[in-house]
Amino acid sequence: VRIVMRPTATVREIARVAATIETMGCQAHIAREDKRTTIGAAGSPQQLDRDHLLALPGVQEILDTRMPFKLAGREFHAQPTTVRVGDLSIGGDALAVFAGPCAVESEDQMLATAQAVKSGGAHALRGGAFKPRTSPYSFQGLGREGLQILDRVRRATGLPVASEITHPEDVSAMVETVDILQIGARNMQNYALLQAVGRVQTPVLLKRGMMSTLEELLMSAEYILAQGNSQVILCERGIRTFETYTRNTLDISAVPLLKQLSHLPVIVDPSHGTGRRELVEPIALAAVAAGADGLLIEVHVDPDSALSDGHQSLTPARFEALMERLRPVADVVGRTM
Ligand SMILES: [Mn+2]
Repeated sequence: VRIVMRPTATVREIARVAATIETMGCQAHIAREDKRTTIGAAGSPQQLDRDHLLALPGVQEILDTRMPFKLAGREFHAQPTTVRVGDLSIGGDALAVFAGPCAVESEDQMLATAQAVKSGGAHALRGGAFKPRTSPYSFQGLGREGLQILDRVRRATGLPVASEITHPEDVSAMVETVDILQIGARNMQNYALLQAVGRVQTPVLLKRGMMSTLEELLMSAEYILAQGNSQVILCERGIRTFETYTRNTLDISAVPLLKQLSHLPVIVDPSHGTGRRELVEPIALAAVAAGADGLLIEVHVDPDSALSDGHQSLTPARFEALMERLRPVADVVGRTM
């Protein structure tokens, strides 16, 4: 719900309406567009006494807003959000490229990959310690030991680390050992997990569920934001369609759409989005051309012996070549690398 103030409304009148919204149990978000002020009411709009609000001085009308994602949406937050991780910012002019293996397999593998992707131009490292796999017999990750490896590798290389969290109980261990908490596609609607990562201030990388609409993705972001964590990065990673040549169908239109609907940074994962090594480069280029703020790319020092997702992982050499080819595309769309 949005309260539109008259152009002549005073600062005092605006403040009074905002305070009244708060006493009715909603959160007030004041926005100024052109010469008018509007006040968004987030929370439970059914709690609002509309007649009372309409009678307050300076109020012109009350609009029902279509977008159910009040905090993730652009409606009350026109300026883009920049997520900061140390020196790295995601959502600004510079592209942010996350690279690394699907899974943490050993300290040697992780350190070698981290050094290789760093020299190839990556800004952050990815690697899963907890791996939710389709089959219970597949490699499930090194767990807590994997987190310790990630912590040592980020200290050794200076690269910030993103890693998937699969259980609310792991939040405290993970905020000590990694820089970005990743919510995987399978957990996008695990609301207890979303709320748990919302209660800390560590940035969250939220992947789109493989059968989720963009509105559902934004509502999941809303769960995190509503708990107080404003540092959320959205990630398009492909959705399930009838096509079988690719692992998923990467929804390239999701990139400009999410940027229109939301102020949150949007990155693209062409590795899971296609599931095929040879498609990673062209789709990465397309994602940046479409306006993505960054990329999440699987890189393994020896993809053929990877314990997970080797078929879609690039070698460090191919990753470096991709970064070179990205440069002119980034340039054309006004992004720096
Ligand atoms: Mn993977």
